[in-house]
Amino acid sequence: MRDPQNLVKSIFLKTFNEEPVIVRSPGRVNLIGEHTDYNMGFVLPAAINKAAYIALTKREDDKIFVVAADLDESYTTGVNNLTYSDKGWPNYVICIVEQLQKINKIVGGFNAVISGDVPLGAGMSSSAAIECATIFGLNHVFNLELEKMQMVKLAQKAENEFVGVNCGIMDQFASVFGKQGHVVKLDCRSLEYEYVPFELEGIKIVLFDSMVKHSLASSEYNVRTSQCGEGVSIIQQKYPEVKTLRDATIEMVEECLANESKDIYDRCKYVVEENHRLLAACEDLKENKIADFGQKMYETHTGLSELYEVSCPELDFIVDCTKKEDGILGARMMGGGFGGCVIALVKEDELEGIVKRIKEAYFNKMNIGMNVYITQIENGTHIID
Ligand code: GAF
Repeated sequence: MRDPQNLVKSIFLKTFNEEPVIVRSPGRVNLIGEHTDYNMGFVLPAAINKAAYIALTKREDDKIFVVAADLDESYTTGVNNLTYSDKGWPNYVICIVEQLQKINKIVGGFNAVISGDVPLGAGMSSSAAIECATIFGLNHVFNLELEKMQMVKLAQKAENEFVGVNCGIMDQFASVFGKQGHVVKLDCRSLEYEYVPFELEGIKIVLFDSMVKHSLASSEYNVRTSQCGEGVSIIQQKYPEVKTLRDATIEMVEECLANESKDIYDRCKYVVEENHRLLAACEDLKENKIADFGQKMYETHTGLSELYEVSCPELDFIVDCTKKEDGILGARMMGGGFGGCVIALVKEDELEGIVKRIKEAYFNKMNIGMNVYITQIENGTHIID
């Protein structure tokens, strides 16, 4: 496979004949805490060894010239008359320029080459990675003096407005703030965060990619965000201090929602439980109780599948396969849902056999060849010297 970092550099040199600034911005995993970010709860993501890269320099005029190295395609538009492209991929760069303009951060024309090895549509945040790489690169070459957290928020806003998904802040945050060997416990309300060491002796974080992405993904995501909001409005009638599901207790959910629509009750119950589960899982980590941590991942999967209803038969099947393996400590679907990956904690010395068995079982059942990624936790977005 081609190395995307070398690729963006060589194509940039060949196309523009000058030395570019190169930014690497990784994809992410999330250990536990799913669908909690937009409910202002906690998440526990980490940046990984798959990333988006952008090589760029300023231009003298006001043109934006972007090349997609892997597709051998390019797109041109003007900084002062931005147009989106029906090719799709250039828009992840353009939506960032648009957000910068909205806060009066002026960028001029630029040349850029993008590439990456974050699998698309696998729930590893390939779009957040390219957005964060772009904003970092533009911040650097145009001296915009943006703080990291500002860049995260702008990239999230770009995703909300341009992709139309009311996503939370986790993906962009993880891409920018990731730290080698650590997961990040992020409080999505205060945006305070803590790095928690995650270098487990003999255990790997493995992603089993279902290779499916059901079309419901974005529309159902937005349905979930509004169901959570509806639940909060009902709870507030009795408990006005509850501003988001983060503030609600299980008792409040039982008292206020048990007689409401089953959907609202189930969604809110899951979120409140998941938030507590994450806090308990962080304690497990600190005490090195990895088996307990793994069990909580399984509980999360059950909640996502039965209460939050964002899983699908392919993901449920993979999780069932992981339960048959003694060498797997815990597993669950990861990310928004309706496809993408199952994340699992796998004993390294049993890894090879486990991967082979799960791949075979998946192929026999679904007739789909699966990709498996053995991840490492790496640093967040940075300029490559
Ligand atoms: C997607 C979103 F982009 C995140 O903000 C988060 O809500 C996640 O789904 C579910 O936890 O990745």
